[in-house]
Order: sequence, then structure tokens, then C-alpha cells
Amino acid sequence: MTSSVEEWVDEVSRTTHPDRVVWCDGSSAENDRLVDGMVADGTLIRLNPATLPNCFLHRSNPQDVARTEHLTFICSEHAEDAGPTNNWMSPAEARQRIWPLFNQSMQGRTMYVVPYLMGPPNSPYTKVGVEVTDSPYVVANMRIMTRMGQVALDRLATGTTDWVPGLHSLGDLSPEHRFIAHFPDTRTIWSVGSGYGGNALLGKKCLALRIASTMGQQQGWLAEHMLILGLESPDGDLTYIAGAFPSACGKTNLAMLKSPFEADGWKVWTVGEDIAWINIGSDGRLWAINPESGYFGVAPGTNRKTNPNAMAAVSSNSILTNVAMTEDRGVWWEGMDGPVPERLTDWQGHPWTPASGTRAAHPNSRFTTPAIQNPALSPHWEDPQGVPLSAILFGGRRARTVPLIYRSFDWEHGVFLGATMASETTAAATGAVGVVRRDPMAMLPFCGYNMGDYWAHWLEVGKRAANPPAIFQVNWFRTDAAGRYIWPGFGENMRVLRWVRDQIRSRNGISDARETPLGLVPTPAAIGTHDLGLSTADAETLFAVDRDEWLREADDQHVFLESFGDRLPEAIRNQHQALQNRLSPVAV
Ligand code: OXD
Ligand code: MN
Repeated sequence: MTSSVEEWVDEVSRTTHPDRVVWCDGSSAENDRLVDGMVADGTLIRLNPATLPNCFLHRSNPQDVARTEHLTFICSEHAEDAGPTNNWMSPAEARQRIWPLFNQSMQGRTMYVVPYLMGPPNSPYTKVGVEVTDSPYVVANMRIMTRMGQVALDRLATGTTDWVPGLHSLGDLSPEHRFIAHFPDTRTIWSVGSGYGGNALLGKKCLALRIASTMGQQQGWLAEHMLILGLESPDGDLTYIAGAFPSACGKTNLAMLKSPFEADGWKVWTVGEDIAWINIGSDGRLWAINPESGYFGVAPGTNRKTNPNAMAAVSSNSILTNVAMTEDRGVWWEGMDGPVPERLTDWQGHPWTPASGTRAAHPNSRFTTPAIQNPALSPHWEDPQGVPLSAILFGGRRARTVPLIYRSFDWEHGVFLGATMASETTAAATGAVGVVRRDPMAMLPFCGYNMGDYWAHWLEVGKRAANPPAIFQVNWFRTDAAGRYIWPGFGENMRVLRWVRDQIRSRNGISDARETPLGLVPTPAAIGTHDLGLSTADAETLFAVDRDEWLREADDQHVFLESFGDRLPEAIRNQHQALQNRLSPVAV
């Protein structure tokens, strides 16, 4: 054990005053003890062992069901280093306002010390974190989501002083006393007042995205909110594709996609479904690892058609949070297969029937499940160097304006597409749902430093990589005049992935695409809209580039980009100007 960890644990316990301190080894015996304790005190409900072996239901405080972005802070010395898209608090103010909330906060409780790795045990890119928490539910989730316990203690025992401390306490769970604070200078995390995954499992959004993004900027790599998948083609070769989509926009479903063309040899393998750490390889390609070891996915809408692999994965050894429970201790959520049960217990523990007129599961209810239970898990998911990326997809949820897919002209243009992407908000964060907001690279809530500097870093990485991936923009969510989704999505997204691969390999090249002011848009035939039974009108809408809509879009992008002032890279400003020129070729 490194004494630096022990010293920090001592320091924290002098403030938080737990009754007991338990160092977690991550063993199954330890987990069984924790789970038994939580079943005994009602924190967990054991689900039907015959149908859902070793699965547990957790009902959270109803005020604590999603990430709270307005209570999430970057505590850099200077506000400009957090940038206009982050909440900022000075480290001194944080010590005054947040630290006192930890005072005696663990009195009468146990403090768990959770050492964990983000990344495969033998990868040079792996980072060590230590989370102390007074929530056994957090410990049980961390055990699924990270490599937790002995494996991390072993790494610390080698004397590494490079580890990320994270202090978590449930506090009183009220939003009034809730803060999630990140100190990029000391690489420290404080989280108080929430037990929700994204706020409390500190390895995930706090370390692997916000703190890691700042480390990546300093060290020349990227920490991204991206899935990673391997696309296998009939000749057996693999194309690795990463995809950045905002929370609850289908990263998990795409990463675990079950191919309708499997019999022809087209298959998807999951490397990761939420986070990618991307390094430049000696071959000039970008190589990605998934730092996590489990999936924390949105339950509603998951079924045997949309994500059969997830349904298989969550049927054992999983934690289900804020879903509904059936009379035989099964689980249910909106959008599950089969008829709606006549009687349920809803996510708050109340009796529910279809006549209740409320949702039985919370819209942001979640499953936590080990990656190794995913039938489509890539054999390369723990490769120490990661997998080489050939393409990056940026995707938002847009009812209008954005075509199903288009390809950027080059890296710099691709970075511009990422910088200006927008999406309608979802239930993954508290606040209004369905509002279009700019969410650059799907990192709006997760970039630990000034987003303008982050784009500059992306541009720099592209310059240093001799062979960077091709960049595409996708939108599964375009609707028709009646407001219905045109694109069937899910398994059929395979058609889009195949086109991406053809583009990269220039199999059919330009003949499968047309050049537009946005980039290269596929022909409907290249995607096979006819085979899918889409009407010509729907296919046209799916790939339409409406000049007027795009001129308005470009105006909106302009306002957003200019909010970064002199931190906006010149190349991004130029790309924006170039888009406007392409949209208005005869403008004076
Ligand atoms: C998540 C999120 O939980 O993005 O992955 O909110
Ligand atoms: Mn996410």
C-alpha cells in the first residue's frame, strides 16, 4: 500500500468521522456481505433467483435519479480555464462551501475505501483511482463498472503516486446540499449529496471524462464520451468505429447491435459503450481503450428487438435501479417485450396498474451489468494498446435538419462537425427534456476544461496522427410531418455502419454518395431504404439538406462558437465560414 493513499484516507476520516473504515478487496465474498447487508436494511431488494439470479433492485431517493449538471463544478484556479460551458467555482470557494458538507457526514456509518482501475489491468493507458464512500450501493456498482479492489491495490503497491482521489458522501441527498466538484490542478474529485451513478460512481464521468480530459490535454491523448465497436465483414476483417452521442441517445444499443445480416457475415462486437480513451499509436492511427468493465445503461426502451444482447446481459449478476417490479419479483420498464403487466410495483415502491397514468419505471432507470455478460463482447476489449479506429461518428437527436449520415471532408472539418453538434435533451440529466442544445462531441457535461481549448487539442491530435479516422455525423432521430421517426434504427443501423466501412475503404466511393454543402451524403440505394420499405418521400427527407434550415443552423452555431471568444481556434471559425460559403455560393 502506498502511504499517500493511507494518509489521504486518514485525513478524510478525520473530517467525515465514520464509525468504521473498510478497505475493499473486490472479492465476491466481500460483495456478498455488502449485498446481504443492503437486502437486510432495504437498500436492495433481491429479485427472483430463478429468473434473475444474483440481481437486485434499488429504489433511489426520488429527488436523486439523474445527473445534476447545474450542481457540477470545475474548480480550476481561473474561470476562463473552465470555459463558458462549465459551472466554475474557485478552489478556495469550494473549500468554504463544499468541504463543510463532509464534516461528520459519515458519523454512524461505514466508510468504504474503493481502489479501482480505469482501463485493462495490463494497459499502459490505465489509471488508478481511489474512491471513499459511505454508500455500499456505490461500492457494489463500482465493482461492476471498474476493476476494483485487489487488482488496484496491487498497482498502488508498486509505489505509484499517480492516482486520483475521489471523496463521496451521500450527505442528506437533498439537491440543496449537493455538489459534484472537480479540481483539475490536483486531480481530485468531491461529490456530496447524491447516490446517482453519474454523480457518485466517481470512476465514470468524474474521473474517466472530466479529470481524464484534462490529463489527456496535458499528455497528448483524448478522453471521450464514446462507444467503441468492431464491425466484422464477411471476409472476416474488422473495422473499429467510435461514436459520440449524448446521454440516452443510443450508444449502448449501437455498441451492442445485433446484426440482421449476421448470416451474411456482418456482425458487431462491443469494445465499449460509453467512454473511450484514445491515444496516438506509433503507426499514426488512433487507438482506443474502454476504461470501464461494465455497462450503466438506460433501461426503458431496452427489449429483445432493440437490444437483445443487453437483455441477455442483465438477466444475472446485475443491479437495476428505479425500474418497476412484477408480482413474481421480476423487473419491468416501459418498452419491454410482451404485454404490460396488470399489476406492478412502480419505481417508488407504490402499487401500479396500467390505469395509473404514470410511468412504472423512471425514464432514467438503469441497469448496471458486467461487460463479460454481453454475448457480443469483443475478444479484443481488453487489449492493452486498445483497438485502431477507422471512423468516428458524432450523433445527436434531431427531429429536423440533420441527415441520417454524412461524411466530413477531412479531419479539421470533422472536428468542426463535432464542435457544432446539437441534440435534444433527455432524462439522463435533470431539467427540461426535448430542448435542442449544442453538445460538442457529446462532451458538454463532461469536458473538464475550456471547450475552445478542447477543440484546439482535437485539431492538434489530428495533426500529430498520420492516419486519423474519418469523421461522420449521424442522426437516427429525424421525423416525418406527422412526427414519427423515419429511420427504424437499432439493428438496421448496420446498414449505416456498412456504408461507413465502404466509404473508408473506398469500395464504391463517391458513386454511393453525393457531395453537399455539409459533406458526403449517401444515396438512398447505398443504404437500402427501398429494401426497408421506406417510401421515396421518406427516403428524401432522411437525406435532405435544406438550405434555409441550414442557414438558420449556421447562425445558431455562430452565436455558440463566438461565446468562446479568443479561445475559439481559428480553424473552427474558418470551417464555419466555409460552411456558410458553401450554403450561399452566390451571396454578396
Ligand atoms: C451515462 C450518462 O450515464 O451519460 O452514461 O449520463
Ligand atoms: Mn454516458
